[in-house]
Amino acid sequence: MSTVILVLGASGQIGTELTQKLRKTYGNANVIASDIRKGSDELMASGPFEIIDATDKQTILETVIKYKVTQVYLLAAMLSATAEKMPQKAWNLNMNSLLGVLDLAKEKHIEQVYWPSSIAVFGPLTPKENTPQQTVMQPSTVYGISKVSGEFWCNYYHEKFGVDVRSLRYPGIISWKTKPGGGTTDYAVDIYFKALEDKKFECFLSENTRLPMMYMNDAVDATIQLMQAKPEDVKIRTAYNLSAIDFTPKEIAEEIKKHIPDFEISYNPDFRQAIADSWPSSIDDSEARKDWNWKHNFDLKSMTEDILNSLKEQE
Ligand code: AKB
Repeated sequence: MSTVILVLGASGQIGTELTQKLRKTYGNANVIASDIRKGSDELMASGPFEIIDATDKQTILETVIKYKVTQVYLLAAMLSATAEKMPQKAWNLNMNSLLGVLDLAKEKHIEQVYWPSSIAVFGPLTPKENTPQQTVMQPSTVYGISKVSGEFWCNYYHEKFGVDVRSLRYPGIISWKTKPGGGTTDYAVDIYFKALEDKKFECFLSENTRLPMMYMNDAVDATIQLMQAKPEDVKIRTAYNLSAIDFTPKEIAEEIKKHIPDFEISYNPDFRQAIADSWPSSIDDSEARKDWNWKHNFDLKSMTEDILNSLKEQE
């Protein structure tokens, strides 16, 4: 049977680029994009698109039957900063969407599920540097609570019902095609746009706040690689630590200055500083590297070159 994929949350930051890569890999007609709102023109034009609320299990089931879907990538979520402002709404979206999709897999409507976790599962008591796979997980954010609970649900459905669900703890994902919304790591996307537009940027985190990050190209590759791994190689069914680079606002600004010498950064930390302070500064992802050969390609230098060149070409 051929692979047919439904992406829930396809119009978002990761969804937009992941859907396009999945369409290249599996064929446009075999990847159904869906979101509660329309996506980019490219996303809408390159294959099937359905308006779906990710918490609406019945509509997801009807779509699965209509297109003979075999895999669901559930990317719809409320991120850390927005979730602090709307805790109930965040819990409803982040949890009920997952439980609905896990049930569809348990009921054998679909064969495989991808659901992203995050470094937000960690908290202030977690070792900050080179954070191990197995460690203290006591998050202090609503988003983190939903992600840690989601990880345990994934593992439970795998152990109890044999559901083939796979997950990654994404670090901050940096992209230029679609901006993220409502995250604590979003500054590392906005900084590139502001550097080109205004040559200055006010950062909502302090200059030495080090966080784990990854270029979108690497995040998309890791996701598809994990989903294509042999089931016996996927040994962790909560979520894998995943890592590429880590840097501070000061360090990314210095890298940008190599291309835009008169670029200036200033710092005005807000409520997101406390969220960032509760997260690790670097991640040990050796289990992912060992189990399914994960390798990242982009460092801060090559990512910065790629983003600035791509944005300049777009102008
Ligand atoms: C956020 O900042 O909320 C996300 C994440 C680290 O999961 N980018």
